[in-house]
Amino acid sequence: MRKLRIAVMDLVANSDKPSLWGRLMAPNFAGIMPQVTAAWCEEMGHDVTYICFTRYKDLPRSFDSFDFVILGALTKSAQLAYSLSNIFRSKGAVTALGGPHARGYPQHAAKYFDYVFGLTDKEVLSEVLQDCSPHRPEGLNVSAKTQPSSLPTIRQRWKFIKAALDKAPFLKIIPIVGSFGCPYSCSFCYDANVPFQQLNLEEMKEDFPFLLTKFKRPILSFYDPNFGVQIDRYLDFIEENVPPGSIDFYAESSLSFLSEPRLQRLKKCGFKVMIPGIESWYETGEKSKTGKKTGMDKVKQVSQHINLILDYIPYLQANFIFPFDSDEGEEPFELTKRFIDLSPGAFPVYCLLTAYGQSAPLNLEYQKQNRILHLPFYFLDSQQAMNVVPKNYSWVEFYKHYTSLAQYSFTKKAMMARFKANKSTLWRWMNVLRGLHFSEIINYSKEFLSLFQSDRQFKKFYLQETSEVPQYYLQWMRKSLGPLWEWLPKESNGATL
Ligand code: B12
Ligand code: SF4
Repeated sequence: MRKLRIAVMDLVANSDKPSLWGRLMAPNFAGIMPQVTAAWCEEMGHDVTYICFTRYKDLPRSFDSFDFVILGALTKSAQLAYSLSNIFRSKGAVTALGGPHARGYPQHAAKYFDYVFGLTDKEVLSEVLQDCSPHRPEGLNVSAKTQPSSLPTIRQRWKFIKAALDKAPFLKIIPIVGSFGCPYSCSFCYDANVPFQQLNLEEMKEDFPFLLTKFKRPILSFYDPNFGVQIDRYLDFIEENVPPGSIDFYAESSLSFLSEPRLQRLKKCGFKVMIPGIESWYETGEKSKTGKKTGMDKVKQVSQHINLILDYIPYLQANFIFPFDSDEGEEPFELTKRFIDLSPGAFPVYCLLTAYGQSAPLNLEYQKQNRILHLPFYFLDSQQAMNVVPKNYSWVEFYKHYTSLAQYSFTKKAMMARFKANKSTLWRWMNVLRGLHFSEIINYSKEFLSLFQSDRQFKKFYLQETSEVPQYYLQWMRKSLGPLWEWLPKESNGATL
């Protein structure tokens, strides 16, 4: 195979104007697959430049030094990815896209890239690199049959991990993954139909001593969609291979797996952050271990469980989604306020119901029901804007409840209660910093309410009377993309389903 000059870019940010939170934390949000892809390309003998993109100054000095450019992007970075692909193609490179956007919108992305990766393993990547030719106007959608059976270790990815973390001013978090998919099948989730698959943990064994030569106290974050599924296997493995207290771990897990005996072990193993998805007070009872309990009964049980977790794990982020089709009236929001009162130590994260193309079964239902808005991808990050028409709320009603909940959760009183409920200094201040960031998000919903009243085009768009994207969004995106706006293929300004 000919030796290629390859750039692998992880588009962590989507503009040149990151918030304070973004400036401090963005390199810690790097994906694992761009680093894996870079390591695989290098193993195949190519020249690789890896870029963790958090600001425009990260862009390569000259765009014509690459034969092949692979971009990794969430949907919020899709327009940036399309613009960059356009530039690189104009300089003679072949381009490819991988990551959540490619999984959600493979046909749309194929208009702007020569290859679009679905599930990706070394074999699929190798076939693409051997072909490495332009596919235009329609790119090729390529996918492995299953998730990969093995990934490069941290040692093998180290050069790329380091490049990302060198940009992080204080916390330096290293991504790791030991399983794919999930045995649950929450219909809103990207992993609902991906079979659960374990990786061989033995391959990680050498990583722990290696990391201890790089950091005094390394931080490993598990990117498994649901770490809890194989929690006992992980705990056995960590107990056997990691000297107690030498490495900090973060993970995302359903509540159902977090029993007290496991929490005791998690604490001993060095787990510092746990991210359970509570999602709704009326649904997903199985994964919260609340069975058929709903409403206030579920709030009480979940709060007790969350407080128990906080006795063992210093930082807990509780994820919610609004509005599910089962939500009605002010009750779901009021119940969440009670949760805030009962579990002051938890950091709540509210996600707006968002359909990311074809990536989750529920999205297809919304499409059938004609409930998807053509919002530009740029705004689809579950927080800036919402592209699903709520079932039981008018837009104004929904945003009023949502704003009221968000404000309640980040009042000085709530932030002070959170500060006091957390015992560690680092996590106390982390909550303050994140709380300030969330104030920006509250502003988005206030702005929504004001524009809905004052801007006719905006209102008509949300009422599905027009599919023309409101100027407000186009101007915002134009400002954020700066000079790259000129390279954005104009027909890709708005989103498709
Ligand atoms: C771990 C995780 C994170 C991590 C790491 C994010 C990252 N940069 O990858 C953290 C906690 C930082 C995070 C943050 C966010 N996340 Co997140 N996250 C996940 C999670 C739980 C697992 C993703 C993962 O890494 N899996 C392990 C990898 C190896 O497997 P995989 O994702 O299936 O990927 C396969 C293929 O897609 C492909 N592939 C993936 N990436 C790439 C890249 C290249 C170059 C190639 C070639 C191939 C390739 O190869 C893999 C193997 O087959 C998913 C949900 C889920 N259940 O999967 C959400 C998910 C990816 N997150 C999501 C979102 C919205 C966010 C946030 C915007 C939330 C927010 N509002 O803050 C932020 C944005 C972070 C940022 N970049 O600024 C959405 C993305 C939807 C979309 N289409 O954009 C998801 C799908 C959840 C959802 N709501 O449905 N997240
Ligand atoms: S439990 Fe979590 S990872 Fe599993 S399907 Fe539900 S939302 Fe997805």
